[in-house]
Amino acid sequence: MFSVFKKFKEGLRKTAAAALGGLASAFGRKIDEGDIERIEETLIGADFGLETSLEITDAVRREYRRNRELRGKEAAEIGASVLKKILAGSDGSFVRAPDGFPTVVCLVGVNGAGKTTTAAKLARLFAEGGEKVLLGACDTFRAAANEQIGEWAERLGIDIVESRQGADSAAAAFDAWQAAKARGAKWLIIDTAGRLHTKENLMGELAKIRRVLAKNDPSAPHNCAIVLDASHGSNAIEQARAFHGSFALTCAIVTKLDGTGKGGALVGVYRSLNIPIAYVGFGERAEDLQKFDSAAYADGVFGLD
Ligand SMILES: Nc1nc2c(ncn2[C@@H]2O[C@H](COP(=O)(O)OP(=O)(O)OP(=O)(O)O)[C@@H](O)[C@H]2O)c(=O)[nH]1
Ligand SMILES: [Mg+2]
Repeated sequence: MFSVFKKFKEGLRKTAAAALGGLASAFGRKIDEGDIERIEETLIGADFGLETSLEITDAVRREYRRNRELRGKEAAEIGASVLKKILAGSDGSFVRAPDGFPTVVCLVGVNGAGKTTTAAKLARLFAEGGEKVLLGACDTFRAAANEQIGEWAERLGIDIVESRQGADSAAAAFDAWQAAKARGAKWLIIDTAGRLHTKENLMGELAKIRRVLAKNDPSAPHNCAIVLDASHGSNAIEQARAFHGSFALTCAIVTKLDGTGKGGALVGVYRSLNIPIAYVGFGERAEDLQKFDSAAYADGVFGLD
C-alpha cells in the first residue's frame, strides 16, 4: 500500500506544485485569507475546474473562520478529504468477459494521447499476473504504427496480431479477436489509431469496430477506455465527451501525469461524464502504469504522505 501512495506522490509532483502554490511552504505555519485565495487560484490553474476548486476552498475557509490557528498542512488535509469525497466511486476496474472468451479492452483517443504505450503497459501488467495476453494492432492509419507496437510486443514477449497500413481497422479487430480466441488468450488489448474527436467519419469507424467485435461475442468490447493526456487539461473533458457520444466509454485512462501541472483535469472528466478512471500513466516505461487510486491521488495532489 505504501508504495502505491509513494508512486502517486512522486507522479503527481508537478500537479501538486501547481495546485498547492504557496501552500506547500505554509505547511508548518498558520494560514491566512490570502493563502486561501491563492489555493483557489492555483487549483483552477491546475485544471481542477471552478466547481471543484470552490468546493475545496470553501471547506478550508469554513474551517479557517472557525479556527484562526489553522495550519497549512491541516488545510491540505481538508482539501484532500473534499477531493476524496468528490472522487468517491471513481476507482475503475476492467470488466471481465464470460468464461472461455477473451476480455476485450479497446483503447481510443486523440493523436499522441498515449494509447500504444498504454496498450503495452497493460499487456505487461496482465502477463505478469500470469494471464495470456494478445495485442491487437488496429492502428491501420499511421505508417509506423505496426513497428511501434511490434517493438513493444517483442521487448515484453507479448503475442501480437499485426495489421496492414490502409487496411480496415474493424476487420483487423475482428481478426485479432479470432486469434485471441483460438490461442486461448484471456485478454485482447486493441490499440486504435489516434483520431480527432471532432471528425465524425473517424468516430464512425470506432462504432464499426464495436459492431464487428460484438459479432464474435455479444458482450464485447467489455472495456472501452479513452486514453487522455493529462497535459491537455480541461480539453480532455471535451475529448472524453465526444468519444463517449460515439463509443460508449466504460472508463478513462489518464497518461503523462508525471509531465504536467494540469493533473486536476481528471476530476472534471469523472464529474462531467461519471466514467471511472481505471489506470493512470506516470512515465514512458512499461512499468509506469498504476491502477487509479483516488485516495492516493487526492493525498498526492495535496502533498500529503
Ligand atoms: N511522460 C510520459 N510520457 C508518456 C506516457 N504515456 C505515453 N507517453 C509518451 O507519449 C508519446 C505518445 O505515446 P503513444 O503511445 O505513441 O501515443 P498514441 O496515442 O498511441 O499516439 P497515436 O497512435 O499517434 O495517436 C510517446 O512519446 C510516449 O512515450 C506517460 O504516462 N508519461
Ligand atoms: Mg498509437
